Amino acid sequence: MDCSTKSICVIGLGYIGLPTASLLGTKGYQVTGVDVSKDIVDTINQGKIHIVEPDLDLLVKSAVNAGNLKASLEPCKADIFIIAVPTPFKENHVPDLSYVEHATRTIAPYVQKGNLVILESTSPVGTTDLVTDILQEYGHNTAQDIFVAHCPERVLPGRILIELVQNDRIVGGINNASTKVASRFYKEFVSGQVFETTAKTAELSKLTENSFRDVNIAFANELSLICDRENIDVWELISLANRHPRVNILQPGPGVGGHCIAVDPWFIIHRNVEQSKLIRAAREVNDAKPQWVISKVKEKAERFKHPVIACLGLAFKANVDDLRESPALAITKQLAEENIGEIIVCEPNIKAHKEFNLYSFDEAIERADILLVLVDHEPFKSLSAAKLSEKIVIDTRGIVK
Ligand code: SAJ
Repeated sequence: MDCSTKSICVIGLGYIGLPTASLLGTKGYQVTGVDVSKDIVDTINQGKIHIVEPDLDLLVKSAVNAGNLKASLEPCKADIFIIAVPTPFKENHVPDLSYVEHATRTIAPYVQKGNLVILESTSPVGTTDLVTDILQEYGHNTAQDIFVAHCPERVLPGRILIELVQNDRIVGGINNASTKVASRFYKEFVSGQVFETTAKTAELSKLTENSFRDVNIAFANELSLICDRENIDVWELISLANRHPRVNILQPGPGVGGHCIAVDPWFIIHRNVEQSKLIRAAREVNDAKPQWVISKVKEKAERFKHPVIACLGLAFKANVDDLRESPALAITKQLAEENIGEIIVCEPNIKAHKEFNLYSFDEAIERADILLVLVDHEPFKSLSAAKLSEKIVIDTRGIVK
């Protein structure tokens, strides 16, 4: 299969690849989106989507109906290749680059002289060089014939379509020519500024952004433990400290979830063990928080024979339906396994869960002896301490006023 001019081949149709492919499709590019899952390919070719993200359904439908977005199991020749596949970690937090390697090997036979290959996946330092080495293995002259660059995605789930266009971008090529060609491409559809640097700086920049957030959340989580001991309201403390013009502390919670912030700092640590003690400590503080929450629930549950514990929220953060790597889900599962009482769950953003019966917000509150707030979903913000005086409330998000 051959694509026409100004053609783009996007590898990986997940949370980054699909929004990117459909956005480019609506901007007039001829886009082929490639995924290893036949179900995903079929769904997209019907103009439908397999992930939840505001307005993405409309964008995909419009790009598919215009004939500018096609999904396929196989790549094709194109002017630009965008790799947007997962970069998780393996045992012991060792980065797993197998998806990037596989994606590169898949496109290598289709890459031609003058093409641009962009790695968008969040990647450890050196991954763009790895992509380059693989392309060279297939006989490509990466010093002259093709352009290779890293441009890390920076979009926030829940705001992807807005941030895809409005966020500033960092573009780093393996050489100056690659940087320039990639930067010119992003300027065609990004309204934010496009900054040019090297591939390695672009790689570390993305990891730095997420590590910054992780360290800041760890600081807030550590404060929450200190405040609990000192019997001080941590949210009042943080809001007061943040009145200082140069202080901006984030919010404590039940732990850090999602597949970015809890993962990316390990990519720095893995390559720089001796130099990254603070980043590692922050990861450990955030990873320890769910167990601390569980110990709090157990402590309170001791007063009851068989308490009803209502867990409010399963998602990894507010107002999304994404349960992957969610501390709220991990806490709820462990409480259920440990048989501390009857666990009832309310998660307004999903219809059903294979392990838990889902209760309405009102029923969960009514039945609960212990109310455990795990996610700050919008509807939960109506909770008022005055109306819950008969119950024990453990509020990990500071929303009960
Ligand atoms: N969290 C807190 N306290 C806070 C803020 C967040 O406990 O004050 C928790 C959330 O509840 C959640 C986790 O942290 O469990 C991560 O949520 P998030 O909203 O901070 O970030 P993500 O994972 O949805 O998206 C991040 C974003 N990175 C930054 O804000 C620096 C996004 O811009 C990236 O594109 C994304 O990671 C990514 O794909 O790397």
